[in-house]
Amino acid sequence: MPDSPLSRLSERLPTLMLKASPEDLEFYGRDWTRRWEPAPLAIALPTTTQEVQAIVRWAVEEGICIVPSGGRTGLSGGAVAANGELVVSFERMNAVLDFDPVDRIMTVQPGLALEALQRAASDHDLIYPVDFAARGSCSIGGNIATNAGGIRVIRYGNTREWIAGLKVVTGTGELLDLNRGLVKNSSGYDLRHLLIGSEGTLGLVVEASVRLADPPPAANVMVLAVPAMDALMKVFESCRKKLNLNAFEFFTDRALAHVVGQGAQDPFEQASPFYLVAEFDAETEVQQALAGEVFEECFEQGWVNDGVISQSSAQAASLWRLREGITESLAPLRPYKNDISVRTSLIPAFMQAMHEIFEREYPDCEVVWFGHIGDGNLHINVIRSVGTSDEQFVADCERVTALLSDTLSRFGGSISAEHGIGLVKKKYLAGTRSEAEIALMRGIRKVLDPHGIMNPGKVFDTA
Ligand code: 2HG
Ligand code: ZN
Repeated sequence: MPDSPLSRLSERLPTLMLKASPEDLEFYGRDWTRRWEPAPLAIALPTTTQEVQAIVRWAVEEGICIVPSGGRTGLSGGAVAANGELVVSFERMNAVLDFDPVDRIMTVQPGLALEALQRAASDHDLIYPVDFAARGSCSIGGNIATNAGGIRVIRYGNTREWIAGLKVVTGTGELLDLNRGLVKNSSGYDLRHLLIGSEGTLGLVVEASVRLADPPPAANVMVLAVPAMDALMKVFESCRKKLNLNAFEFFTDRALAHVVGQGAQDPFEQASPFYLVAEFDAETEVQQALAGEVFEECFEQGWVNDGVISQSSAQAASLWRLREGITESLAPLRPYKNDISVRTSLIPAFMQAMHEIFEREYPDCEVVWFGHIGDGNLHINVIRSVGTSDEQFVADCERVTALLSDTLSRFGGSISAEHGIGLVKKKYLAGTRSEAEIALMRGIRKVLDPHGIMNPGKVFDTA
């Protein structure tokens, strides 16, 4: 091999697996956004922390940038490598390293799939409670990079709440061992939390210690058909008063049409504009009866038209499919995605404001709303009208997203609730974070990544 940065990397780490076939560059260079042409230099697949450190030191010497890579299920372009970067895939660092039953902490490598972590927890009769539809393909490292949320945040919080310790390689190749599984630690700045949600811009997670929890009581799932937007949060309030909720989600008739088009079962005879999914504790007969009471109250008030409560775990799964199958059912249409949040109490006014903007600005596009409404987190997927080019479609959506961003600023919301900023939402960061905050973030990035090699161009530009 002629003398080149890659040959020097191989010389330094003879056992490091490197891939550089056109198929590999294509496969590892993109995430689910499918918007950028992948063009990485190569893919490194380390198996040890020492290898990761050596890769970073090599990258500093060679002036080559690094894009960390987990399951690449991200929706914001955070794992895109389109500029000759070295992709560092954690695919081969996917082991469970340790479990301590007293601490109830499992130590894992970053490439472990979320579902594999959930399974490993259940081997000890415990759960890792963060959960969402991409569980089979996304990795815990990626979840940490975006502080992933998902469907049970209302009960268990985001990824952040479950990370008891992190080992991280910084942009100089230094290894940090952060918090070490401590429950209490009041010894200065908690750098662990700085790393969580940093989208690979401050360091590479090489090990995570995650807290596990007791399994929840048996649960039921109720899907409610809702006739009007302003009833959604009234139903939420009513559910919250009586039920112990694991999840409170919503979708529209348009979303339902797409999942049903993919084979899901529509449980209702009559169509409604909105649907809510509530998962709640139903261990006892008393708890189960409470769901009926909630339904009756909401029905009498005219907030719901119809409802169905799961009678078996198979039915619960098929009801969940109505909500969890939405992203996959829309994927072939390559929608433009928004993932926003406001305080939950502001949802009705915010939805109304956005609805008016979308009606006006997207006259020819289908706009599909769904998401974690109980957390104040809405997903808005916009589908192009037939014949619109990629460029035109993105330009139109970006113009409307600027209006969305202004509205979010007025409501004190966020342009990214759980998917991250990556490349897709970079333009709008200043609508959610103040100039002073962004200046501080820039300074922090410079300290942890002084050579500017860690996932450059993501979240915000450094130059
Ligand atoms: C979900 O909640 C995911 O299903 C994906 O966060 C959302 O596809 C989306 O916009
Ligand atoms: Zn989501």
